[in-house]
Amino acid sequence: MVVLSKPAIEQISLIQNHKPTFFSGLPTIDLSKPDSKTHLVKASEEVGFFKVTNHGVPMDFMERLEAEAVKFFSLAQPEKEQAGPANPFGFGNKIIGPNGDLGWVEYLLLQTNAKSISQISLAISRENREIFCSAVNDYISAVKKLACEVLELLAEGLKIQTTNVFSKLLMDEESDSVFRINHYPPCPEIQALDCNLTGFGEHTDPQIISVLRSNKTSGLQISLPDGSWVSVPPDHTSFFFIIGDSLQVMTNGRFRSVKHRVLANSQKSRVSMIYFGAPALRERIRPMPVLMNDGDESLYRDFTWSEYKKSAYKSRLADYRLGLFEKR
Ligand code: GA4
Repeated sequence: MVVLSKPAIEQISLIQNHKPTFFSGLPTIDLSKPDSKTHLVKASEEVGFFKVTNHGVPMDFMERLEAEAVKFFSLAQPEKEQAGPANPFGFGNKIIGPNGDLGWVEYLLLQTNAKSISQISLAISRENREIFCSAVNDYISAVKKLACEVLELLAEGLKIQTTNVFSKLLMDEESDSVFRINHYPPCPEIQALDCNLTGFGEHTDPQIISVLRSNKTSGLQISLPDGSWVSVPPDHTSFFFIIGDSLQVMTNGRFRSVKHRVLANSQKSRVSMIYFGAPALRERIRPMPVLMNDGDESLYRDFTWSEYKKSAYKSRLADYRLGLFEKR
């Protein structure tokens, strides 16, 4: 058996500490407003990221899952490791993906169907496991529904007549969506340094759309089109949406798959939960014909989600994964 030694803090990349700039222009979309679809499209084109309010997900679902996550991450290391390794699903600690990426984070990576959630190996009593699984399932169902609503509004905003074009991909029984709960423990050692510590390194999400909710601790940053990094003020009552690579391709580059990263905090722990909405493995990812005008050509060669996912898992976190699929 190969025993891998645990990554130490010294192995995790530091990020130059320019004064964090809060994102003053963060697109915030109130779903109860009739013109929300226009704002959703604009934000997806210009930033690839937006915050959603009046989303209809009960606060209780978010709080229950956060409390369960805090309980899980406060278990002793060997108990948490019983749910590992994270490849393909389960508990992970500092190691992100299969290609040597490291971050100041521990996490649970889960499939989104109730059956596989009930099968994760947790070192907790049967009763507590039921409470944990029901919090995860309730949360995923509510957030998946919200993701589908937002995708429908985006399709309407893009003037696509056919209903459910994007949301049917997430609703497919074979959808390959995943869910992760990240815990970024506080890291007091970095206070003495004039640097930030990488919690989760910069990357784009390969899927269609990601829906993130965090506690009140900051850390998330996104990259603006001019290449600058801005911090996203935390809001535990709202959801943050991240456009993924697949939606960039389906809109032939009109929507922007946004680069984002998380910095560790020296004093407070950050807990985030992210639903990554993905199609079924067999699904072809290509620009939607209705979005193409006469003479428009696809910027990408045809591929299936299965091909893209395989290629993504061979890449490093910060790689520009779509590059391999662009027509030159
Ligand atoms: C980024 C988005 C999701 O968190 C994730 C990540 C996955 C992993 O953590 O195992 C990847 C990363 C993510 C993209 C490139 C590959 C795969 C780590 C990595 C280096 C679960 C996903 O689907 O892709």
